[in-house]
Amino acid sequence: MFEKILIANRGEIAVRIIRACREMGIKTLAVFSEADATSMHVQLADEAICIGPAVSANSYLKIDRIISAAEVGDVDAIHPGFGFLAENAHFAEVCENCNIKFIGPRSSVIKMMGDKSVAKEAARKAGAPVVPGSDGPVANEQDAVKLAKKIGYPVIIKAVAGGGGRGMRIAHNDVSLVKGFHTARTEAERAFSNAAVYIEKYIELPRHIEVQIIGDQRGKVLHLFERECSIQRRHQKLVEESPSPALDESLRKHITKAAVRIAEKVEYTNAGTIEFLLDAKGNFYFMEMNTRIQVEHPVTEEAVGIDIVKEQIRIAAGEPLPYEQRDIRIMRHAIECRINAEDPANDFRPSPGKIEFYYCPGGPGVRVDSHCYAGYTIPPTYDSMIAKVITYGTDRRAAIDRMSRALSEFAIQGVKTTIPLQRAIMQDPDFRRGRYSTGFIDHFLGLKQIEMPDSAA
Ligand code: MV4
Repeated sequence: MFEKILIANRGEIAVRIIRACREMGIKTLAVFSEADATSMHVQLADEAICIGPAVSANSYLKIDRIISAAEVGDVDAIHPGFGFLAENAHFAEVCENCNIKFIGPRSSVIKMMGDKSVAKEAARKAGAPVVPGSDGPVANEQDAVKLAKKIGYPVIIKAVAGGGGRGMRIAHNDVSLVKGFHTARTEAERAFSNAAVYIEKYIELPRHIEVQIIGDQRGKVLHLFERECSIQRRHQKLVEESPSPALDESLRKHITKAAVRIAEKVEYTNAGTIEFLLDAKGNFYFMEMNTRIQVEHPVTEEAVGIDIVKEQIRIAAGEPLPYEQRDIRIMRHAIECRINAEDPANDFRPSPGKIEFYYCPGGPGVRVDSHCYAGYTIPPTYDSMIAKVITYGTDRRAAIDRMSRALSEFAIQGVKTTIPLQRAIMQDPDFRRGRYSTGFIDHFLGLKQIEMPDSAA
């Protein structure tokens, strides 16, 4: 097992990884920017090294500075968390070449899954259902129009290097397709230095279901069932849950099987997520694969009782998974709310600043993953997450009622938060029935905008 790990991240995920390391008897080295000197991960780690200024391009994204810190600190491994360098194949390759274990999949797998059209092809070869569309990138607008004729409108244009909803365009006819084709390419070139786009049939108001998988270095791949992440606004998830209320036993069997086969096909190691769209008729389609630990991993941890971060570390250290698929069961229902320093009454405008008062919920069935404390100043430089509140119970109803209770206890003053919105969602009849899609939030905000309660801190 590793003696010391560098955590190449900040915020609550850095704290989460440090907690796993401490329980495993592994020493931790935090890295931090000048904006994060007072951050909790710096306090909790055994050692900490400043790697540069606030702007992440010069600190958390600077590969040479992180490798230097790793050399100075003499660590065995680097955990990248999510965001920043977590899905940077070049960084994983540099770690491999420097003999520092990258806690994640091989760089070649990160690279392959980073190309969304190659990933889709891999899924198709593994026998998973994929959305009808172009096989690979589309060269020009004539080909785009020809293809759209074949598959039928509406279609969606996606950047090959995209993911997470960036650089997508929906087209309902030839004119908007030609226009969208060009803007999508221009956007993709600017955002990813890769203009390539592909096209597929647009599925209207799908549900977003993702399967958590883990693979060890001996080729064993297991799934930890699914998360439902349809409650999101502009691709920022607000509420996640596991299991999904949309799956019956048969659908669950099929979608988890498809996910495992995809991961096996690419000889996936470490923790990963296979994203699917589920349409209103119960058809599911592979979307993309995330080759990192995800923000919402705690809902799976609480539903199945497995510590995914510890598994990542054990797998990277070469240990085999010590259990079989039949040993993994959905034990409870879990829900997560991401609490952001944003003002939902003001178009979710970021609300950084000093947390003047902080009381975080607890009691039965409540977990809070956070790096925040009273007196902490949320810098404007990074994402605006304050905390993740995870509640769990014997069934979905119990988890929802517990979330309502937990959110009612959560007292944060000094910044605006998304808590009032999430409290309202927990009372929404459609949400409580489990009847929702990716269209939920737009619909919900359209109805409730005026009566948003006191988001004032
Ligand atoms: C789609 C789609 C409908 N049809 N693809 C958005 C993020 C990226 N991972 C894929 N996304 C979508 N791809 C087809 N063929 C709708 C979305 C989508 C979406 C997906 C998951 C969760 C929320 C979403 C919100 C808008 C659009």
